[in-house]
Amino acid sequence: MVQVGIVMGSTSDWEVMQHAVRKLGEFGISCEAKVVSAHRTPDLLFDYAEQARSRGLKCIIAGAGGAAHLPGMMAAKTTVPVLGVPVPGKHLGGQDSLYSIVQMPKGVPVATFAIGEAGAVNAALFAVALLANGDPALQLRLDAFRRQQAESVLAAQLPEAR
Ligand code: RP5
Repeated sequence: MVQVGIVMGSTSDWEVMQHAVRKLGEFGISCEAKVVSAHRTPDLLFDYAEQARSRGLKCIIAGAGGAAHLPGMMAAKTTVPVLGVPVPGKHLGGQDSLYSIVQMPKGVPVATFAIGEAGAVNAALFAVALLANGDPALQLRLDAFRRQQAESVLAAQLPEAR
């Protein structure tokens, strides 16, 4: 059964959002990736949100750029946790998306991550952490990931000064 839904406003968001898909795959989490646009396909957005809980989704990672209403509108229509990823666009460097996603009115939360690849990866890691609350084997994999990450930083060598 699909555990995590990954939605994005456009195919042009895939370059960033594929990093979330890849990271979930590394942890063996089953996910689906789909274009769902708040503006161009609003009926699909409503259907996706309304069916999310009954389909067994544990969280939804939603990435969008520009007037990034997808995460907020998704959160408005479901209580399945929504993790928002601001995708940088051509003109404003993603700050427009960040502000659109982070400034939710009280009562309808969206967990908001960094702009771009770091946000996509961290949204996936956050989804892993959520799922690990009820899955001790997954928690061990998450702990191992953190250990390996620390070891690779500790082993890193800086280049010679020029
Ligand atoms: C948003 O508009 C999408 O999330 C995308 O980041 C942005 C631009 O979409 P395209 O014009 O590239 O399809 O809805």
